[in-house]
Amino acid sequence: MTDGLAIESVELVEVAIPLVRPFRTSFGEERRKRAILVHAHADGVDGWGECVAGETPAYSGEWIDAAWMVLEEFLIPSMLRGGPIVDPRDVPGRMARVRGNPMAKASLEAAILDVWLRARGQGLAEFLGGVCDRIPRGVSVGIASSPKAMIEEINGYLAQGSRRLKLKIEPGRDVDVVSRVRDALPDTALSVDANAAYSLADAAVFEALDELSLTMIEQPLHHEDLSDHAHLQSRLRTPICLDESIGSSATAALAIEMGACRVVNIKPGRVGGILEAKRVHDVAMERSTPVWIGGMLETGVGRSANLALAALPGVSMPGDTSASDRYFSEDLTEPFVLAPDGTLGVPSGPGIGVTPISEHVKRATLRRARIEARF
Ligand code: NPG
Repeated sequence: MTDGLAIESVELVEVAIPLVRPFRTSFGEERRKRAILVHAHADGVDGWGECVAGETPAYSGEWIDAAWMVLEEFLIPSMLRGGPIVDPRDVPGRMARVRGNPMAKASLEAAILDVWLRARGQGLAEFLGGVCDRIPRGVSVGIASSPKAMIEEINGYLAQGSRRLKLKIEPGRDVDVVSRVRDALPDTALSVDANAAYSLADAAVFEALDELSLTMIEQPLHHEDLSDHAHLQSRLRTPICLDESIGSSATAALAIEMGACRVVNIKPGRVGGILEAKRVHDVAMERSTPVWIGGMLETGVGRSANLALAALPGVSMPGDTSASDRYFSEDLTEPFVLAPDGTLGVPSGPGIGVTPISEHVKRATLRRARIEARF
């Protein structure tokens, strides 16, 4: 492969699979997982990536139908036009003329990285510099109809060995619910995630949450309000973790240096790819700031890449990644299952270490498109 990897075609497959239970956040409710799978093919080798853009532009400005178009019309053609890929680290540069669209870019980069690594027989975690083979599972608990319903759901996760719970909050469903969960579970590691639903005018809510011994408060304010986050952090003992605000390693460095957060959530889709996600990890580690790997209800394709990232040495807190059955009754890959100690294994096979099961993908497929290289 000294001449590089010549990508022959890239196929887009849009899939939808039902979630085992609806997932509600401050920005909406999801009942099914819709995703674009990016399937790259080169030299008899297949690679897969998953696009985490949602059904609507609610978590960020990206959404599935727009991601499909930008992949089909711009990103894939520019990738195929660039000739053989000599080093996967060149992939982001080939997409650089397209502004924004980090989730679409991340899915194509992931598919190409997967082909590249499979062709070399190397696993993603090893390529990235992962240092462990099992990851503690964390669970993100959606907003429930009542505190009682939330506690029942949580008890189920605790019985399965969960080490960390993150509770979604929104204005009007915050201090009261979280205090009741804290009273019921005085020794459990709890954090909250507001998904940017508040402003500095709500500081009293966070001062009340500050009394509940939370591990962190995630993304309390608007994603562009770094200075407001710094102001809020200066008033709280509880670390603020940023998610939506961190679009790149440069922003991660800035946010840490200005005191806007003390923890960083890393999602490859949000920062434009697995390689940039690794750089976010690196800049945080250089600044002694803990990171963890977030989740976006991924199918096994995206989940496996998240598990590889979670093996990095600076990932010092359990993330959002759970076993497949927390999300789906039938995943697109072989399911990820919890060990009795509540951990998940980091895939070790070549590339992302899992392959979509074609029958499962077929059942879930909504549309397909294939873009061929013209050599
Ligand atoms: O377990 O994968 C998971 C979900 C973790 O809470 C989670 N994700 O805000 O981080 C988030 C949230 C999310 C889900 C965001 C879906 C966007 C879409």
